Amino acid sequence: MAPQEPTPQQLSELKQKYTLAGQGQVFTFYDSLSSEDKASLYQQLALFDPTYINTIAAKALAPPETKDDGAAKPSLEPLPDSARASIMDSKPEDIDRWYSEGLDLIAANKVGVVLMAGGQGTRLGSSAPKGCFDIGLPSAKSLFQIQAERIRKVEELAAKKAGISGVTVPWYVMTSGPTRGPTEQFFKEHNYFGLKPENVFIFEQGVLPCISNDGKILLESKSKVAVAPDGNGGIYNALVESKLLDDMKTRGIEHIHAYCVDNCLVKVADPVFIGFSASLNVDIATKVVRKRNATESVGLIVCKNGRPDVVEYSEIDPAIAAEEDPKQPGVLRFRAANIVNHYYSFRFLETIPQWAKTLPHHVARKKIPYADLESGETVKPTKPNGIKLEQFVFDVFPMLSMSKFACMEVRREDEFSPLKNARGTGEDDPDTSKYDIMAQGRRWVQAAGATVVSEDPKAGIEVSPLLSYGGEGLEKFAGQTITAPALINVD
Ligand code: UD2
Repeated sequence: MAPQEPTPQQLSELKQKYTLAGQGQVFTFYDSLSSEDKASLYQQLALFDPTYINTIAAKALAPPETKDDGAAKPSLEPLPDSARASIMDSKPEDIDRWYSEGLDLIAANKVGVVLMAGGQGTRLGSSAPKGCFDIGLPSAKSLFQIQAERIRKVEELAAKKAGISGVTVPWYVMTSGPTRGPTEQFFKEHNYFGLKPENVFIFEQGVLPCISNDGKILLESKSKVAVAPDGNGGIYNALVESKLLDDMKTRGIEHIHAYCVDNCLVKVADPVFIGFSASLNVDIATKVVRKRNATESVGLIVCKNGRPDVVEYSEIDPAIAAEEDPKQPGVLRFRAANIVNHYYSFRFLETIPQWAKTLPHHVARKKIPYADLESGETVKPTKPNGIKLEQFVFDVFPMLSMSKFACMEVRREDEFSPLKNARGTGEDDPDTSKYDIMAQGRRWVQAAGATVVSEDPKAGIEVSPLLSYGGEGLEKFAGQTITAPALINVD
């Protein structure tokens, strides 16, 4: 429904609120606007509380030492071994037990999946949402399709083990303003990749105004506030606002897997991870991989003041990032790399309304197109002229004691290959994503007893997720010779 122009009373109340908060400049052009533009600017401004915006901007811009309310420099330690399991050195019978327990929970329809897909993929240089991206596989499948088919396969594996049908893993896909429309369109065009539409929810995270370097809310044009998605930490508020937390409760969901859209190797609703986390009865668990090098752009899972926490790559002291493990020279002391791959108990997510507003905001200094307050013309700055405020999904970790938190180290080659950069970058780009998926498929069929021949030793094999979730079910290839590159689809 088109927004309605405010009454004089409503307008003066809102103007007063913004003026008292020192943000009256957002009304600079109001009187010169058309009725339609007055209505849309009023509706947008009524969404925000300028005093709250001032508070979170001041906190985000405050120098680090005052951020911890004057507490002494926080003690940073790697996670204690007690809070960490590693797939690499876990006993096979433990991994099998977690896998079995995870499938049982999925079969009982107690597992849901949350996908964070609101990022704008600026570094990738694609205008479409990252999940739509075609990394160049023989099948030309997008990241969304690969992830959807992994959900279908894990539902099938769970149903088969339990000897039942109708196993459902609901998929809650968080988008942002710029990615919502194209994402919905893409899912519809692809018939939800074979999933039932009633089990796939596409919802939108919140936005926050962009702020100038001197703390003023920026207008993008005469009739529009410059806004940006509120960070992947916006997931919590968005699950409540969208009523999808209620949907989880109605369905009896008890275990949630939340993950990052751009990781082409992600094991969606990984039974091992679900079973591991559920058996430890933790509220949050996170998967990590070994950090590639001191400067890799990943957050670090740490123990800070005795609590689990993550230090983001954009905020870590380079000296700490480069510190070596005193017991293992040459090995980084802080090497548990965050890969945006988290488990939550539903009982923990139910407490979101008590704390979602208290999560801190982080500053991203950006070049933000803004309306010059004299001319009203939109200016495209050549250097950062303001900040975007975003919440980080992992900022909830310190709310937990170590006993309610767990960390599982997994193999990078099997579980983490993020699509961050444009083709040709050589790292974390479409070609490395394609290579990693096809190299994994090659390892799987070789492990099943096939012989792989290829002119190019780097040639791989794409195995459809509908045929194998994690390398299982490929016995029929034993003794066969397969020429790579190849695509093995379900018959
Ligand atoms: C993220 C992690 C970083 C490391 C790295 C690994 C956070 C805050 N940082 O950094 O620690 O794990 O990934 O690849 O998690 N997203 C939204 N809404 C937003 C912003 C982001 O849904 O407003 C999603 C985005 O679609 C993606 C995920 O969050 O699925 C991570 O976002 P990113 O790729 O921008 O994060 P990055 O690489 O800076």
